[in-house]
Amino acid sequence: MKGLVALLYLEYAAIAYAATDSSRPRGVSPDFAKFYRDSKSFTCISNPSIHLSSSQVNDDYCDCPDGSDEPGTAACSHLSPLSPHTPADTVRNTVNASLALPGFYCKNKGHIPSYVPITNVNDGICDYDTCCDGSEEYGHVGGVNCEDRCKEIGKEWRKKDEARQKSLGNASRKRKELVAEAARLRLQVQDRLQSLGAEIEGQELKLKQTEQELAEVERKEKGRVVKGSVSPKAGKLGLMVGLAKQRTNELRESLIRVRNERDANKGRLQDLEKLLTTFKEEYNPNFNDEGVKRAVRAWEDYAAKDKAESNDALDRDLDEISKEDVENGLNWDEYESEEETELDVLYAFETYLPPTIRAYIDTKLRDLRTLMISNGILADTTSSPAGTSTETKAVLDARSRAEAARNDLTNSRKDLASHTEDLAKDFGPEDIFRALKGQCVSTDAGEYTYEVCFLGQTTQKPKKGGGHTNMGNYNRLERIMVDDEVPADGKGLGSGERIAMKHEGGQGCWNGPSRSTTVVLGCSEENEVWKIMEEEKCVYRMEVGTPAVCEVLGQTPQGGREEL
Ligand code: MAN
Repeated sequence: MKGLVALLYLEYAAIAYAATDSSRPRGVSPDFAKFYRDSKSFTCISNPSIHLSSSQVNDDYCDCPDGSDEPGTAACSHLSPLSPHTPADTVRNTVNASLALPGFYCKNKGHIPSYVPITNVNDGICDYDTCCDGSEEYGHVGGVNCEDRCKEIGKEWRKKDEARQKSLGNASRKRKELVAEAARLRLQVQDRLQSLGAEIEGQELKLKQTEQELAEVERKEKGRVVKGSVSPKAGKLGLMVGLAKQRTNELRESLIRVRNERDANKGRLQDLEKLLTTFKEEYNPNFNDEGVKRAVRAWEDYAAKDKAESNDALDRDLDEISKEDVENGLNWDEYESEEETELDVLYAFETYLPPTIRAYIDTKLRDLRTLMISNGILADTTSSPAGTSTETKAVLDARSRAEAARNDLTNSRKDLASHTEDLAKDFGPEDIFRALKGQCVSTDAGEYTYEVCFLGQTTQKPKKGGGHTNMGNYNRLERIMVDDEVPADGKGLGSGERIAMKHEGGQGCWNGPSRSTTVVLGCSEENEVWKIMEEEKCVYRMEVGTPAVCEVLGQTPQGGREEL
């Protein structure tokens, strides 16, 4: 806090930097010089009815209720808000007793002029942070001698200030880039929203159209009398033709097989006859074996019988029959693929009608059939038991087209909703955090590595390995007050209002709430995690530097700054 007061004094004094007036009483700044010009008398600044002689200025006795007669001594320091309250305060309330001067003015030649609180004048302590020329200790109380150090302090300050300005420039440039990127991303969302609007219109039309097509195909299929497995397009005639073709093929195949078996058996018979002929010729009739003689006689009887003549004509017929049907002038395909309904067959008279009237009648007949089915008058031959799908390819195709159109529309509507929601979300001043989305920064602390992904998750990863713990998902932005000392490296939040990102709903804490993290943002040239704390069990606080908040809420990079 002392640092902050010093800074305020420094900044106040800087306004008066240019003016110098050696004729001014001690401790008076150029801004207040006009009140002390009269060489004979002095009028209390905030109490103009009180006139004093000029010798009463800086005579180490407090005459004015506002302390203006003692700009260069500590005589009026009891008026300072920094001093403890006394019974005299009640009296003071009747007059204007607020200090008229900001403090003791140090010229600080070679550096920046500044005010020191009057309570510090001649207190025996050198206040080099505000009064580098040591002029506030002119009384050398207790032998203290505050030498003028403005030259070296000023030099060092200017060096650091240069670095600070450079850092400020960099941070400001980076911030501008982020703002531009955020604007580009926002535009991208807006463009997408626009194109989604047009896409959705088209998809709605397409869905309507595909649903109509599906209804039409279903209606047609319902009106169909015979639903064959031979060909989805075939009518009853087609089905019969298909079955006949199948049967003829089976018969032809059996005939060929039986002929082949017959021919094989014929060969075996010839071999056997040859064997017996040889046996009859070569057996020994002198050998009195009754069994052999009986066999030879039987063979002679068999051989004397009429031999079955070979029937070449029959074989020729069989050859013809075994040929493919198409070679016999029978082209099944012509009949098989013909799309016909029973009604077509029954009402063949349609053939004589012009095509438009024929189509009209056909539609009416299908409608009538559908109506009769839905009223239970006619059996629905197209419906199948639950769980089995006997839908025709035409229906299946139409259905999948309608389903694809419905899915496309649903997805586009979801996209539209999420993009609309995105545009309404709070992404901070000038939409800037939009540009940081998805970027992650991390730091090691204790046994963990802590990471924050902007507008995403905060996580805790054990350095030894193993799964990470979700410390909260980004939920919203908030503004919070901070009052921190800024460390020498400038990596700190300082004092005042700051933007914080609230992360909630992380992994559940054992016997406790789900983990949550508050990510407080401070200005810095780079995105970086400065500090991580577990404020309560499973309630974390991260301090993170980013150029995104520079120049927001008066923040500048703190690095390189040294307060006087
Ligand atoms: C883990 C870590 C800690 C946390 C405890 C709670 O060890 O997530 O940060 O405090 O769990 O049990």
